[in-house]
Amino acid sequence: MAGNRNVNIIVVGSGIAGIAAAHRLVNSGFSNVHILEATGRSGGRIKTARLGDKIIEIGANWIHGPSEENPVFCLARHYGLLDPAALTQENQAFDLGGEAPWVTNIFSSSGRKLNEKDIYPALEMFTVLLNESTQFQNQLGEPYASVGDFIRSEVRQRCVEKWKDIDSATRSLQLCTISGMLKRECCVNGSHSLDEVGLGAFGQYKTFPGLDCTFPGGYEGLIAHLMSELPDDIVKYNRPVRSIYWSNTEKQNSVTVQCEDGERFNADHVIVTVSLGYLKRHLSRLFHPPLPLHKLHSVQRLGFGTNNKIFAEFDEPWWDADCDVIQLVWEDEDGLVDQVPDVKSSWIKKLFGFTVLKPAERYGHLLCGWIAGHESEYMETLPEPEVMDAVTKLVRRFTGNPSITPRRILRSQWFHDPWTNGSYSYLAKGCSQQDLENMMEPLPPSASKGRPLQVLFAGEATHLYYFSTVHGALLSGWREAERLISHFSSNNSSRRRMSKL
Ligand code: 6YU
Repeated sequence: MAGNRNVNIIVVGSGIAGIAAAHRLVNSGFSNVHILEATGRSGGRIKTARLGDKIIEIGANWIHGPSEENPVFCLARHYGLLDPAALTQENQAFDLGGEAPWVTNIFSSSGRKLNEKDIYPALEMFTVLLNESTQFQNQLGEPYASVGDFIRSEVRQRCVEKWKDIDSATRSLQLCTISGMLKRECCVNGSHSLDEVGLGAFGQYKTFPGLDCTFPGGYEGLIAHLMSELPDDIVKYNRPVRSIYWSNTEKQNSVTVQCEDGERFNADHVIVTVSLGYLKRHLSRLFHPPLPLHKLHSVQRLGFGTNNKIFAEFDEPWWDADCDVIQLVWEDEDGLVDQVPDVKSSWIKKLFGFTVLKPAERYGHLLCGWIAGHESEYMETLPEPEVMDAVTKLVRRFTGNPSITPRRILRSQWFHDPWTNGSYSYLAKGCSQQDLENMMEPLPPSASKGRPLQVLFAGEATHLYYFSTVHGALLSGWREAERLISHFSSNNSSRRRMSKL
């Protein structure tokens, strides 16, 4: 690689994808690698914070599928960042396709604590339908317009036969429970509604075995370890990139990157890792000339939505000691709804429930509420006391206990983060694997074979199977670094072959 030492590579964005790309390049002998980062920190959507003395995650929470194939798990294990329980073979072998065996406490809007068996018919039907939603991938055409449309239509049809012996109040409770599960799925997908999630490509997302685990010292530990293996000055912070000038003609092969303050950098290669949300919002001024149409349409077609957290700390738990998840069932929602009728007055109804931060010795009595969609985006605009008030009323109503008050709360605001513009990507209606392939295609496009690679694309929304995750983002960074490494090694070996002639 010695001949390529001076190849000048700029990575835009110091999230996990950008860091992974730079890490692989530097370790492969490229020494002229720089990262331009808009903010004053590395990590992007990996963001650890504190609530009092408790470590909390504002962004990514879990290693999804912590097992040998998952590079985030392997790195976290290598750096000693995980609890012993997460390292066991038993934990790694656990395979439920991304569904964890969580102990759930269920509360209803009339202040009743329900048993799991009260809502079992709904849980069973929803699980079956969610699984069936992933089976349309290689079929000709899609029988329904979206995942939401499929689930709603099938529930309405199947409940007639399956629940024919159930009384009307119990049946209504099942339908209300399914509304809650639709809202939960909006959080998983990062979409406003499941009506926006494409059915044909729903099976595109793949999982690893392993029971999801967290970083006891914070996800940012992974970032810190990777950064410590890079040159100190590799990241130029507070350098938002405004425009990238590439060339569609034979005349010029280098790329110019212009920052918001006007500063310009020339590079042989640029790896862009900004979020899909940022790309969507700033597409027209980011690339000169504009992206080829097929790539531009994929940026527009793919979904990028909001999923936020509201952490709430309590003096005493109002959930069981073994509880992992608190599920809320609104008893006026038998219409299979995943959106609220009036965002301003009832946004809090979109919050499907809470996860319990464990173990209690580490976190005390700390919950993380989950809320997706436009309701979540509206929540971000409210003053914190107003969010606190809404959470307090919600908890009092569902527990029937008028004196419960959170000690404090803290919420994420990903939609209004100007460098992310939302949480993560999903395959929206009309999307297919081709859109993800278009996302990762370098510039100039593959049609211009033989032309040097100018702009490469990494980031979670460019991974074919693991989009929306940290491991997808990490793998995409490595993939683009490898693209450059193999580009140079094939050029070097053809040069070596030429010199032997
Ligand atoms: C995971 C999890 N997790 C919760 C929440 C969020 C996300 N994810 P980055 O944005 O990080 O980096 C880009 C950088 O570029 C950044 O630093 C910017 O400042 C910078 N930048 C932008 N513009 C710039 C400019 N102009 N110039 C210079 N710099 C610029 N993933 O594995 N486990 O538990 C969660 C969760 C609230 C917000 C998550 C989770 C997603 C990851 O956080 C995310 O993918 C990566 O961090 C992205 O890294 P990156 O480098 O690409 O971008 C069927 C089906 C369903 C499919 N979905 C399944 C669900 C899986 C997702 N689950 C998520 C759940 C949670 C809770």
